[in-house]
Amino acid sequence: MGFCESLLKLFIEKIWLSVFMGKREHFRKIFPDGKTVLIALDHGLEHGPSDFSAGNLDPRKIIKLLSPKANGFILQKGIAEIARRENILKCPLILKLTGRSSLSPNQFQAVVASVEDALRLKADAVAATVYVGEKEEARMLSQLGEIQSQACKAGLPLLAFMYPRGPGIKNPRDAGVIAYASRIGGELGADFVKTYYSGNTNSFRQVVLSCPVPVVAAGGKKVSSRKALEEVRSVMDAGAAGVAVGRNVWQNNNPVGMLEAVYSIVHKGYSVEKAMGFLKK
Ligand code: FBP
Repeated sequence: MGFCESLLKLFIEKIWLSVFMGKREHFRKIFPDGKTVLIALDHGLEHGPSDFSAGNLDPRKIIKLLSPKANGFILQKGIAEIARRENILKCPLILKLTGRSSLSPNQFQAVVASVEDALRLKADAVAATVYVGEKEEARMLSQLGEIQSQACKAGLPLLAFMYPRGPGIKNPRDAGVIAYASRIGGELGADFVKTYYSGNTNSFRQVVLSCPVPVVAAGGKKVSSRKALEEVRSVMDAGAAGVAVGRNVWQNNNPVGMLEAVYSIVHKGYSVEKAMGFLKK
């Protein structure tokens, strides 16, 4: 091998190493002890203002209140821009690169931001949704594949929201289809996967075991604090790497207490009973 060739090889190896190291460092920020509590706040696009109350309609309020105690915030780029400009985000940013409004009958997540946006906004990861079983599944899978390649080049981890739904899915809460959807995320190179809770610990264990990368459970519509915490306990008992919750934390009338309760189950192994103590403060 000539001098120039060796130099080129060394250069490529160094770049590859730095990208790989970068990804590992970002990942460690989101999973400080191998577990994570993420707050999802992309609902303004997905559902519109109706998900919020007068007290939290301004996303700044939720970000200021909860980001110092979370392992990551999942935001669309407009809200991420505001958070960076006003320096209010105090935890890792996971930038959502796809989205849809629920005004459209078309269940399709369009690419709405880029990996370059994520780098500019100093994100620690990017995220994209695929509706497995939908008519447009192929297009969303192809987008995920492209985002994965770009994220890998940039040294950013990818979180894939793998949601079974659409005409191909009889029961979106069936553990078999959730396991299949999550597995697809792993097959396509996602670094971690967010998916639905299947309703009990044993079936969710199958989801976790079927996926080659860490799985975090999505929250869902607001339920009682106890029920939400029981779900968190169950997904952790099933071997999940954590949760990515939105409404069940920031729609709670004690959002900080609820986040602390979730955090105590995920990171400290608390029982539901003990975690409920944070809501009584
Ligand atoms: P929640 O914990 O509030 O359910 O948030 C999870 C999430 O995936 C959000 O990131 C997203 O905005 C919303 O649910 C989408 O919900 P749906 O796909 O049911 O419209």
